[in-house]
Amino acid sequence: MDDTARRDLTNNLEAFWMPFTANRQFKAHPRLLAGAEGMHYQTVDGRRILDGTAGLWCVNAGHGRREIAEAVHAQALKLDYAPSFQMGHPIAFEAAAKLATMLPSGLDHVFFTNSGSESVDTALKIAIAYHRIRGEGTRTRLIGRERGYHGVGFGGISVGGISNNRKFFGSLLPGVDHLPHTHNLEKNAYTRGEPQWGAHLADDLERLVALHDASTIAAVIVEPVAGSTGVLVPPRGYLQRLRQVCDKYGILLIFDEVITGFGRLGASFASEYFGVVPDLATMAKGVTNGTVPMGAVAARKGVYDAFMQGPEGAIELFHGYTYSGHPLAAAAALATFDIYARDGLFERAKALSAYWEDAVHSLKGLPHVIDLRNIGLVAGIELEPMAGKPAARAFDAFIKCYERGLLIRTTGDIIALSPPLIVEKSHIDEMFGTLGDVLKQAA
Ligand code: PXG
Ligand code: PLP
Repeated sequence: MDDTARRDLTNNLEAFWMPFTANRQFKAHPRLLAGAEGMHYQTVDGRRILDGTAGLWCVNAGHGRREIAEAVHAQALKLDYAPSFQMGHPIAFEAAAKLATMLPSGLDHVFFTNSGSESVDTALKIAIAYHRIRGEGTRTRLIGRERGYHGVGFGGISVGGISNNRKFFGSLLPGVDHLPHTHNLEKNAYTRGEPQWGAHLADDLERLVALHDASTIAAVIVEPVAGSTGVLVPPRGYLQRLRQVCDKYGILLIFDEVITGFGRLGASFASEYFGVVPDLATMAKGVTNGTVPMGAVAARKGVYDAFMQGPEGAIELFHGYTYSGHPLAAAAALATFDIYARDGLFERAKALSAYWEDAVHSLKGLPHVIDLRNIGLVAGIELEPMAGKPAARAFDAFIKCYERGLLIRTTGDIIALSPPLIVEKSHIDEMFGTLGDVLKQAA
């Protein structure tokens, strides 16, 4: 590379192939964040942006938490890296033990990864291996759900239900089937919290069992509340029904709690909120408040114990990442858990959720709004698509909100809001005030 080419590259935005982004559009009109504190980002040109999305659903304790930064700094100086394969370091064990105490009882073993995608692929592999080591090696089939998002690994996109995330990538994993999604505007538009209609959609699992036979099915994976595809709150009784059908046929139930974990619904985890305990739960994002990449899979004791057989010197699960239980991530996680507990952030989210709900539903009647839904500190605002231009209306709202100092997230023509759990009522008023103004002016 000659000097001019190098200067060109370092002076522009070309080299970074951005994830899930319209690269050419972004690089022509970049939106660059340079700092963050509390509820706000700061742009490179010094504007303050109210964070309506906790980054990407991950900064649950708000930005710039000194305790986390200091814990990571101290850990980097003390023990920067140590392997977790046939070696260990205390802080990874400490983080797992602490996390186990925050999970619903029953989920008491923790496998560390570096992201939600890795957590999902790990959980799917554990499920298949679990059946095999118990002598049910025919159970290899995985059941996901339409409109599910389970990250971007081959396992995750296979069980996921988003056409754009699947269609470019060949034949995916074999032996996967899907439950129907639960979104139905005709029945459930403008529901506050869990919709009344739709629990029976879980019975579709009975149909899949009849089709494939239970002896071929390893696991069912669902997001308790689907986040990425537009905040789809489960119908009342739906998750309970799924749990029952899984139990009836010996199928493992996996909850993907990457978004719903760590207080987002006003409870530690969705499994606590809904009173349904899965066999495996995947997590990421809020585990470290978004500061250091880390994910985790929690397993029921019975699942872990099934692996702890055979000669004591034998590796029980041939799976793991170089950075599983990374010391800096473990330090960030422990500091994050302390903040969640000390500041009572999950309870705070619960206490604010009624105010949040009213604010969400105050948008009713604005131009092109066709549904409003909410649970915990999450909102979904569905807009009627522009004729022939899907996603354009919501993207336009995203740009206009950003120009007015508010970060929202859009998927298709659905706006999703999920602020840090430190949010104040005044921030909620500002968020819905700005968004309401933008929607009023929408074309
Ligand atoms: N499962 C679920 C339920 C998720 O929401 C993942 C797995 C994957 O996690 P990683 O860490 O590999 O990205 C996610 C991630 C959005 C958005 O705008 C949501 C996610 C990621 C990026 C954007 O809704 N969720
Ligand atoms: N590719 C190569 C060549 C490797 O040596 C490794 C790990 O040792 C990996 C991929 C996997 O990397 P990670 O453990 O960070 O997921």
